[in-house]
Amino acid sequence: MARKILVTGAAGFIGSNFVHYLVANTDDIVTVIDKFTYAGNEASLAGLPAERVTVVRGDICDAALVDTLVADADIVVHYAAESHNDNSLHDPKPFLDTNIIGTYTLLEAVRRHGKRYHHISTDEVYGDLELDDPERFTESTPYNPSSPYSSTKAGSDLLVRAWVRSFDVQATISNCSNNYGPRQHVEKFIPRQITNILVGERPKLYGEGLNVRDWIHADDHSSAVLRIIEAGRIGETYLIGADGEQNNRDVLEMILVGMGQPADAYDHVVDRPGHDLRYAIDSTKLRTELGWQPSFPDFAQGLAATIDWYRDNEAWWQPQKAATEAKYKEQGQ
Ligand code: NAD
Ligand code: TDX
Repeated sequence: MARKILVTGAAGFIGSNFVHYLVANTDDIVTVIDKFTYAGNEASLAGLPAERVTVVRGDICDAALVDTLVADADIVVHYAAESHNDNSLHDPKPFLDTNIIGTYTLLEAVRRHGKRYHHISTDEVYGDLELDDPERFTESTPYNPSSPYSSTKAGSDLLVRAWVRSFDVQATISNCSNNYGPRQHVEKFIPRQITNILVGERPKLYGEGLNVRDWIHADDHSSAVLRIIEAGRIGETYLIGADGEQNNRDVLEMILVGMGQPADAYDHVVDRPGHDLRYAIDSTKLRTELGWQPSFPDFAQGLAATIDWYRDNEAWWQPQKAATEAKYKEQGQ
């Protein structure tokens, strides 16, 4: 019989890509719960078959609603979050509500109903690395988050570990590196720069742009999560990454040149306070234990396809663009 999967936050970037991935690659029946914050977009779930995907508008902090939806599911995959570091530096409270209380609410429901739970998290819980550090993050790297965003994600991971140990909740955790691909909000680095060029604004680089991010295509994140749901060991954490380290300046220059602009046609703007220097994932455990491999190992190719997606889907991002840039402008970024 088809599995029933409850996916939280699937009107956002990575959750919507996961639901598209499930519809294309499994016969699972999906229910989405999403609060449709500024980051949720109905258009990201448009065109999915109604007999496979039901969308419920609601808050993961609403215990009664969450209880009903969890009772009806076989598996819960938890993507919903306040996800943007810059927002967390200006107004941390929603991050505490959704990332901590929201996760707690889901954990209590899966505990009551004895359901399988997979928790989506980030490599940012580990803090940052020096540029020349030969080590990368592994499952045993100590937690050392820097921002209100990453500290609430770290807190949510620790809640999951405690609910596994104290209450035998059947959970797994994954910590993934920076995702790119279709349907990412224009507040984030890569879509912001692509859409700036498309509307005739100059791209904006924080500081000197030497900070390194470890890029992975959203579809590779989805295939890894599916593999962990199907074969991961309960109570375990798996790091997800595709060996995609790039510094921000190089990525920006690739975008500019790929879109026919001079490589230096961008502005340096004020740096992010507490800006993490480098993230890098060692995904050996996922690859050797569960046999996972990325399907998009070539970042330049994936980036070119992402540029094409934003060029072809202006109706998706245009409504968010002006307000997002106005907010950045107020902050000098
Ligand atoms: P996003 O901001 O694009 O989407 C978040 C979604 O959650 C939105 O649709 C929003 O409406 C919804 N949401 C927010 N608060 C809610 C609430 N209280 N109740 C219900 N829904 C709510 O985020 P994203 O980039 O897709 O990230 C998804 C998950 O993946 C997050 O948990 C994030 O920490 C994690 N993650 C992201 C990255 C990345 O590179 N973006 C990397 C690793 C892990
Ligand atoms: O305009 C910009 N200019 C710039 O130089 C923006 C928006 C960002 N940056 C820099 C900051 C970071 O070094 O680009 C890098 C990437 O920035 P973001 O897209 O904001 O991502 P990051 O802060 O690295 O966090 C992302 O990856 C981990 C996601 O937003 C998180 O949800 C995820 O956990």
